[in-house]
Amino acid sequence: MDSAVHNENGRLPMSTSAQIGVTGLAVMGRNLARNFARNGYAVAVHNRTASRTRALLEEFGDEGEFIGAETAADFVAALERPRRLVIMVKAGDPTDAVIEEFAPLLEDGDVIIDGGNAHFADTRRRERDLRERGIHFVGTGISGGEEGALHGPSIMPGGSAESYASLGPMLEKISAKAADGAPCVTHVGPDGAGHFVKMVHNGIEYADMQLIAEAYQLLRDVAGYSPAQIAEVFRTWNTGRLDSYLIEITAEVLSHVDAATGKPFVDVVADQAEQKGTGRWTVQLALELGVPVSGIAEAVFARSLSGHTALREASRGLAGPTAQPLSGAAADAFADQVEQALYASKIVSYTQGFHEIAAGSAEYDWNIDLGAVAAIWRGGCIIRAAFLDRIRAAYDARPDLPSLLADETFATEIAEAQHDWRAVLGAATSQGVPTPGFAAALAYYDSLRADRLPAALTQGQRDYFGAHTYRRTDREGSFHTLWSEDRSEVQV
Ligand code: NBP
Repeated sequence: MDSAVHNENGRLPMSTSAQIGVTGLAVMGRNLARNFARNGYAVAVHNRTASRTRALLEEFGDEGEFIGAETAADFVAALERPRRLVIMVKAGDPTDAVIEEFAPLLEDGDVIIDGGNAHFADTRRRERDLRERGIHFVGTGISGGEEGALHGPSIMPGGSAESYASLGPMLEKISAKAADGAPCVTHVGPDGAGHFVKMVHNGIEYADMQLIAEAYQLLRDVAGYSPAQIAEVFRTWNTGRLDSYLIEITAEVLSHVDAATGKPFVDVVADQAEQKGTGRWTVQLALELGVPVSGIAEAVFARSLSGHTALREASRGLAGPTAQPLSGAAADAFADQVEQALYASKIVSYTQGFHEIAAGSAEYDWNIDLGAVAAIWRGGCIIRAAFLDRIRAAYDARPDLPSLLADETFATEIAEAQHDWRAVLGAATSQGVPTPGFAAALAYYDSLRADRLPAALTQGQRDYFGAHTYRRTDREGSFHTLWSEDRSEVQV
């Protein structure tokens, strides 16, 4: 018996040959399938639990051409060749289970696309295994949540250039479009490059959110503004260089009033933030690659600290200043300084994130175009921002830019912001308002611009207790001082 579930909406599908298939029809997969269908593609749909497939067809079957399938065999049979099969299931073991279910049914040249939030190392392993079986595997970062999946996400595909040739035009069609009309998708690079870039995207997202949260706290405790007033400040900032989705939704959240209590919504939400894998992965990878992503790390740690309720309870009331809110013109002037501090810190976060992408690209031989990455983050994704246009321009002008801070425009902006940045951190420190993100960003900036770092002393200590040797500023070679003898120096 043919178990294909056809479009029940009064008509049979126009074709039994789908250009793309989506398996895994929870919130992301369902919306992605609808996005393909709304853009004119015939889409085969499948889910482990068939009721989800039927629900999609019943609710949205009239949005385009769907071919429902209850079995893996029917699903594969519904796809035109080379088959393009998108997996949108829970990342981890389920992805491997689904691959093992479908791969034996596929043929040379077929393409499996994993749109889940996979760790890039898993993607590298899967790509290698499937390549040996003649199947292209495209690990694809997708950002924008369920709304993005439906209306246009930012898409970060890895995998072979050959698979992108067949897949790219379809992804371009369903992706978000930047303000200049460019599709927010590019072939990021081979094997795990797409998922790696998606991981760093999420790390930057963590940092962006932490910096915004610190700005909010400063406006509340030091400027003495109410959440509603702070919402207005964010709305104003959103018309300038900080124009971004995250600033926009921050204003919405801050102006929201809890219906049950009449209090600002932000005051009735428990102050314990959650963290999923990708922010942590970004920091773990950065440690392995030796890339200082201190802003992203502080953002992950800040969420982690917020969740340690017992530790916080035990520490509440420890000595320290209580913020004395400003008022009137002084408060407004301080708010302007916070905007400068936020912007400068944001530049540093992106500098660190792009450094990690460059390091990953070099380590795994991905040849990632950093300007193209900035370009596809301009629309659809959570960190979409006007600012990304300028990052793209910086890398387009100089693809070998060693750091965003070396770009003249950004360097000038930081030069102009730094007085206020330091003033804000001074106020935060003296008034006891924690600003780990702002502080880490400024420390990174000051460390990079320093003529000499105390790492020289660190090297001396390491040589003292562990004979780890050191290099000198005036001569080539490695040296060791005989600390426990006559302190003479030997070349080693
Ligand atoms: P979930 O991550 O909640 O996964 C649910 C789907 O996985 C269902 O279709 C479920 O089938 C299927 N599944 C599981 Br669980 N185990 C399976 C197995 N062993 N074999 C076959 N199917 C299995 O769905 P989601 O929130 O839509 O996210 C999908 C992917 O997209 C995830 O990797 C997620 O990380 C990623 N992502 C999510 C977002 C977002 O904003 N939510 C954004 C970007 C990327 P069932 O119906 O039979 O249980």
